[in-house]
Amino acid sequence: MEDKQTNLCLSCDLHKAAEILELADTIGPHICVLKLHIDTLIDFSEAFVDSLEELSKKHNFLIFEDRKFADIGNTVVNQYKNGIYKIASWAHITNAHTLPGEGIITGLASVGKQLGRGLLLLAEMSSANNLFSKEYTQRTVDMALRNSDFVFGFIAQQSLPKLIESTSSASSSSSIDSNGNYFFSFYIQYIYIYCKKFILLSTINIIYHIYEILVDCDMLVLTPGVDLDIGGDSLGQVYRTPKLVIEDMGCDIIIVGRGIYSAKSESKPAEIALKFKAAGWNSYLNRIAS
Ligand code: 6AU
Repeated sequence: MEDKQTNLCLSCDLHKAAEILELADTIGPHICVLKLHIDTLIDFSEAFVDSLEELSKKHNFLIFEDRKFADIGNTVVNQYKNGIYKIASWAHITNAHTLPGEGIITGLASVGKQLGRGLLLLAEMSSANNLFSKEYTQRTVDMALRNSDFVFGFIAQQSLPKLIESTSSASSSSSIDSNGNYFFSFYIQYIYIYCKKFILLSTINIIYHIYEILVDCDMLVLTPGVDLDIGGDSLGQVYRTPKLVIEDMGCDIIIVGRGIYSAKSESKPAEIALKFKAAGWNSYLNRIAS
């Protein structure tokens, strides 16, 4: 990122190998990461992977397979290592949901660590009305910090300190009790949070986490749902601007797909990528200067 002065990740969600390689070669000089959904290719081959690896070296970007693993440890080991795609053999980065519990990280790490790979955890999503709760996000952050020898960051909508702060009041109990009595449970939860705040437990929690981050590890936040204007698509994707994401919310990398390769304007993808690159990097410089 520093070398190329870019915090732009291209989400290359095209379906033909030749189109992906052409776009990767054109936009490669302006990005730090190229993200794929390998299972959406109609003509996957090992030759495609070889060419992509060559472009990754030529333009100095990392390859991120957006696999969003979400199964038990034993299954993800095979999905990551084997099958047609053999993701671990070429993807520097992949990502996973934490829904199945920490075994998913242990399983992926057993394959990826020895290959020098890294994992991102989905702590938040960009889509409207998603089911990520504060507690889920908080527990995902905890899992990441506990596994910082393999997990190096998050897919999220805000920086790690903001994630910790915004979820510090999350209670481990659900808002709906076993009888479906939402309000009673909510009331108990409210008192619990109040008491917790009163005895400064949440503050201690935050300080402990910040200590862990400063001393132990540093996590990157890669953020999808980015376009030059605020908006969305017809299927619930929500777009925010590079300034909002990088400067205001403290994220590190903008992930941009259709904003670059299916732009409505007359401009070529490379010209639009340069606009995103400048917007993302300037927002980062503004943040660290303030
Ligand atoms: O810029 P877009 O909307 O064309 O593409 C956004 C890309 C897609 C999504 O699968 C992915 O980012 N994504 C993710 C990732 C990267 O995990 C998470 C999320 O919350 N939202 C999202 O759009 O390839």
